[in-house]
Amino acid sequence: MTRDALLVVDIQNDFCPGGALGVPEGDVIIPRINQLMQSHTLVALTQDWHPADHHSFASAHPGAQPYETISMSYGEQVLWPDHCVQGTQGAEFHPDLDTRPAQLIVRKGTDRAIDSYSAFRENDHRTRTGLAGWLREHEVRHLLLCGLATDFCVLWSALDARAEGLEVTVLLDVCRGIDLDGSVARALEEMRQAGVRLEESS
Ligand code: VGL
Ligand code: ZN
Repeated sequence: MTRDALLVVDIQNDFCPGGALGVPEGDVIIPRINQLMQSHTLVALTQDWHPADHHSFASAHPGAQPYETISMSYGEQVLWPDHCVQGTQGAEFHPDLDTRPAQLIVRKGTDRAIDSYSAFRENDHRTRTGLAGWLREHEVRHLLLCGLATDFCVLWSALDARAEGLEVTVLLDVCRGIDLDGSVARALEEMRQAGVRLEESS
């Protein structure tokens, strides 16, 4: 039997409208996500969780502007507005998200020098969060993904889940994207190429 788990990515105040890195309609998906959590026995949440001087913040690079891309030791990095700083209101889960059904919360992006879009590995593609081991111990074969943002944390998590040998389904109606210069369309194509199933949650 294939065992499913649901991974809910970064439903935090800063990624919702009005937040520091607000994703358009980021909050409209929350009621449906709450329903989905009720129908899965294994649920994990991710929480973007940066120190205040994180290197993915434009503010850490004198003269740089948010949404510019720079080169870091591990590759290209988009510079973001300060967001999801540990312990701040912006880093909290959105108040409408019912976090009670979740067994695991994976915090990521805690190393000031490395960003971490994926729930599995930091952006150096090496440092692991422990999520793959947790899924293996629960004998999960199929991971369902929803949340924010389609073109960054959902994308990278889905690709890494495939690399871990999991079957992966991204539930598109319960995701929303940032969309920098067509990055949502590129993300969908990359996921398709990697064998990620793109479906609706109904
Ligand atoms: C995310 C940009 C920076 C995301 C996190 O959750 O997609 N995007 N940090
Ligand atoms: Zn971040």
